Amino acid sequence: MSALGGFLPFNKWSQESNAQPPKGNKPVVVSTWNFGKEANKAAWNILSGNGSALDAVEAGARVPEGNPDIRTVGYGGRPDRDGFVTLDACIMDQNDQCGSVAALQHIKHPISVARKVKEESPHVMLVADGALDFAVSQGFEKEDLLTEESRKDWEAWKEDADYSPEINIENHDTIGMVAIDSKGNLSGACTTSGMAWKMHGRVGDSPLIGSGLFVDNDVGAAAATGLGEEIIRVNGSHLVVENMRRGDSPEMACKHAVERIVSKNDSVDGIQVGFIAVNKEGAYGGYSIQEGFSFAVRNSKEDKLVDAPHLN
Ligand code: SD4
Repeated sequence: MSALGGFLPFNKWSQESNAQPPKGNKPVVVSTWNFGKEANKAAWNILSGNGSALDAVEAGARVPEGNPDIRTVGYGGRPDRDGFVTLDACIMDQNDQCGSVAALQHIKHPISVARKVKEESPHVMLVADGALDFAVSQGFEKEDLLTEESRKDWEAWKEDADYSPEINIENHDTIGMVAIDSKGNLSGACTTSGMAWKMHGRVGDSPLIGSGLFVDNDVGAAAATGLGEEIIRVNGSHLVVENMRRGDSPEMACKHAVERIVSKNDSVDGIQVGFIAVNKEGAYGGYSIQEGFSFAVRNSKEDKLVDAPHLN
């Protein structure tokens, strides 16, 4: 039985969402965790010059991907249990066009490969060796992404080889980023090295359109972070966007998606999931299961980190 006693009725959602209609401010970029602030800076450089939300989220996502000190995304990300750094990423634009890569090795910027999949292939998603072959054919450099720090962590992990995903890792994890530009167009990006010590071949929510990220240019955009298996089960980011379509503010849309996950579990002890969302007016919000999730916001008035409201 759900901790919440079942789903909230639709009219309850509407009442809650209509209580205080959110005011928006365009353009805006919102991204997950504390490293989102630095990433937002790169995105804002583009948005503030009337650039596109699509270019902004790609530029933003590349910031933590390229930073070896960030151990949860891109270069320097912690490996799987067999010592392979395998990366997941996706991107989606205002025309419902999307591209995605999963279990990609040796490429520092999977978000840019995902964009190439969107723009230079007839497909939406490429995985593993096929994604790598495609990346190389597009001119991406093949590199060793396992840093000395990550290799040492892996050696230490192997001593007990216990897989118990940590929550709120160093207050950064997957970067999900959603933005609306000065023309009112929405886009989003999501990129991660996934859960540390995952099984080789495991793919999380982050490269799955609808789970880690979803954009509908009529409504809004949402992205997710946390335990991917839980996010996939409810198609989390799509759920957030559909909640907004039915009248929820961005924050309430995220809260209701979090409640859906909680309702599917007897216990959410040790399970963290956080969502962020922005709507067509440029209003934004976020919500998580547990305390400790934060998101970064940048618009013409604000450049800040927000401690997300949470259920537990
Ligand atoms: C995953 N959602 O691979 C990602 C990783 C993450 O907290 O955000 N972990 O499941």
